[in-house]
Amino acid sequence: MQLSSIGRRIAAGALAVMAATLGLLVLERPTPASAHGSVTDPPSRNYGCWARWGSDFQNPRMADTDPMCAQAWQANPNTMWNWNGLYREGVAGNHQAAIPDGQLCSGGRTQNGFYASLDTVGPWVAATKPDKFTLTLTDQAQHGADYLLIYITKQGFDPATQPLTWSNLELVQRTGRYAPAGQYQAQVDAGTRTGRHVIYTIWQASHLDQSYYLCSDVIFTGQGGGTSPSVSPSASKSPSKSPSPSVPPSASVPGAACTAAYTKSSEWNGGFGGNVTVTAGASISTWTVKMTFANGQTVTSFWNANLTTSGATVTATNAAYNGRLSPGQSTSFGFNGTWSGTNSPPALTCSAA
Ligand SMILES: [Cu+2]
Repeated sequence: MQLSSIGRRIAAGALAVMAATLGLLVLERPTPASAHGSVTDPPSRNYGCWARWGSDFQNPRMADTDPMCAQAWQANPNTMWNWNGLYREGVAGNHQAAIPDGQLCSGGRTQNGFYASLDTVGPWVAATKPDKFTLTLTDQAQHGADYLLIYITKQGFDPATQPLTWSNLELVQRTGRYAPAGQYQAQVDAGTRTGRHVIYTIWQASHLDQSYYLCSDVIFTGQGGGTSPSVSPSASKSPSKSPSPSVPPSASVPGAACTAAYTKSSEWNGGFGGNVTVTAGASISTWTVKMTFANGQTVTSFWNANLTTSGATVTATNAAYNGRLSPGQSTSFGFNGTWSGTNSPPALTCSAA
């Protein structure tokens, strides 16, 4: 045991020297997206930037709609092409000792800072999740897992304005082993968290002492979630979730084709994030939500819908993949925007076909 782990460290050390000599880019570049893995749902930062922009990474629109990905592509496109290679070796489980505060999303600037842009503080595009959700890690190399450690930021921490540190994180789950396979899933309970958070997953691979450090940005809707889409338009939320800044559905007419509910997921000086949950009252194939802002707010980026602005009214239509809903089923879209002075919730209407 002892010997083999020492041997392993020597081998890892020799590899590191080799990599430093040859340049890691040269070693990694021939095999983009072919080995190793990452958390793919909710997407890790660089996997998300690769998935959204990999086929269109020179699009100037990225700077407006997805500014954190834009800075990452600008810093080094290989951070995205090698979305599956964010690991360290020889950590021996001492993750907190190996990774300084503020560098968690780059694995402690592993591999000469290859992933450093992922530590940048700002409004990363975030996936909307209920408080009980499934985390999926894709393992293209079928390394297996000794364990996954799944941390989530504490309520009140704002990843759009604060660097991520260990003291901002709470360990919510340590899984058992996973036999080598293409995907590993964990059922995660985020408790009463709402709004913007970071999920920090450590994947301890089984083939050698290789650990992956993966930041996924999420916006928790504060809904029960689970495996079935069980949210009904008239369901009232449990009173124990009072800190949620959500407002009740604006158009809760029974039998309406859809209803829309707005949540301010985060707010910082001059900026904010919003999330809108759309719930179908009947079987629908497309939906349109009109949001009218009273205080001059503007939308600067959005996801999971198409948004157009006309004066104070922002019109959101479903994305190609989330228009079709059965009665009672929900989906959501998100946006970041600007505000000054007052930032009251928009008036919403929902229509569907
Ligand atoms: Cu690997």
